[in-house]
Amino acid sequence: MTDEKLLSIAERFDLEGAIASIKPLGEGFINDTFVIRTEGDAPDYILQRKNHAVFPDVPGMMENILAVTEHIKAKVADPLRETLTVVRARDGKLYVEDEGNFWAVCLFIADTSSFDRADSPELAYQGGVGIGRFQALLADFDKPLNETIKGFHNIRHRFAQWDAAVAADAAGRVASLAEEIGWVESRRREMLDFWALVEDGTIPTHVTHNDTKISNILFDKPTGKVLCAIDLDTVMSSTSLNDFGDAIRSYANTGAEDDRDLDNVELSIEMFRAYADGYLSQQRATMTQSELDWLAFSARYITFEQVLRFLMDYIDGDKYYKTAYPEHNLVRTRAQYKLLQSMERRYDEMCAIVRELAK
Ligand code: ADP
Ligand code: GN1
Ligand code: MG
Repeated sequence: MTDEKLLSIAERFDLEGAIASIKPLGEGFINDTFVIRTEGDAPDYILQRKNHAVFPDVPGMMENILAVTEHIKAKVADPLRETLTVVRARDGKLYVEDEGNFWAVCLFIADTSSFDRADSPELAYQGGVGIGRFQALLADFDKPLNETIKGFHNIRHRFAQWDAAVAADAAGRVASLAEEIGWVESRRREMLDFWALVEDGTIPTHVTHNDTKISNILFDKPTGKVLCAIDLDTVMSSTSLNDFGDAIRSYANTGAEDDRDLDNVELSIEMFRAYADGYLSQQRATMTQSELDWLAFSARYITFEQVLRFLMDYIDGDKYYKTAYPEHNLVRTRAQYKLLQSMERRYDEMCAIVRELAK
């Protein structure tokens, strides 16, 4: 991507101020993200090439993001900082299409911090408050949302993809993965049983974020308090439990998501408690008993799903996630599996913490 190309795309958006620079930013696995700096007092912007292979309907996705952020803006004290602000193209569209790529712009939210891991319980508590508040702000959102990725956290759908991937064996790797495939197969029944509770309505659905890892939350630099949830590409209807479980996967992992040293990877009960405390401070009053009963399990569910998704991508030949080296998806699979085992071992403690905090 040349600088001229980036500039010509940026100029198709309705920006204030002259563009001073456009530089890559961030470590997301899906989109390509750039910061547009402008001259003088004009705001800076985030420019993103949305991954069209992952998101088949980028216009539909941008409609979701606009609707949800407008809903939030009407309720918060500082609408330009407490959620994303979508910037339209000069032709009024929510995106620019260029040679099959879809680009979108939002305001850069300045004086914020983002993290790849939680280094203190205070940060984990704030993260829990952030997602709990995000869900609370959207609890009365009643417009239909486009399903940006079909069956995103639906394990029945994921198993259908999985079965097809294992049968196709596109990269010729299945024979060498008997042990890892066994990790997934041995948990098929319990994961489908959990999802059946969502399908039969025992566990309700709401507007949810669906990608709540710590790097998708901005914290206010001056105060250290949580500011807002970003990366709204996957906002859809699902169970709120998934947002909790997906967050625990990053906030309460003592290692990295792709740690090669599995000794580093454990569930931190301290971080689990802190995140759950923050989340429940916002959500407790409106949660059903079934949601409370399954809250701790959601961490196992989403971590399992992540094992499946990383391994499936490895089996497919690394088509979905950005990878930094050839075995990256396998390393991620093993690290997430280690985390899952740690959660399974400490599950009774996790449940006891939820019960205690929910009293
Ligand atoms: P991806 O979908 O690839 O994960 P994200 O939307 O999460 O991309 O953006 C990647 C990173 O860029 C974030 O983790 C965050 O650090 C930064 N970022 C994204 N949007 C903004 C914004 N509006 N203001 C400030 N920083 C942002
Ligand atoms: C992706 O976009 P990013 O990097 O925030 C992925 C999540 C995974 C995560 C694993 C749309 O999140 O579902 O949990 O990587 N997003 C999408 O780190 O697939
Ligand atoms: Mg992200």
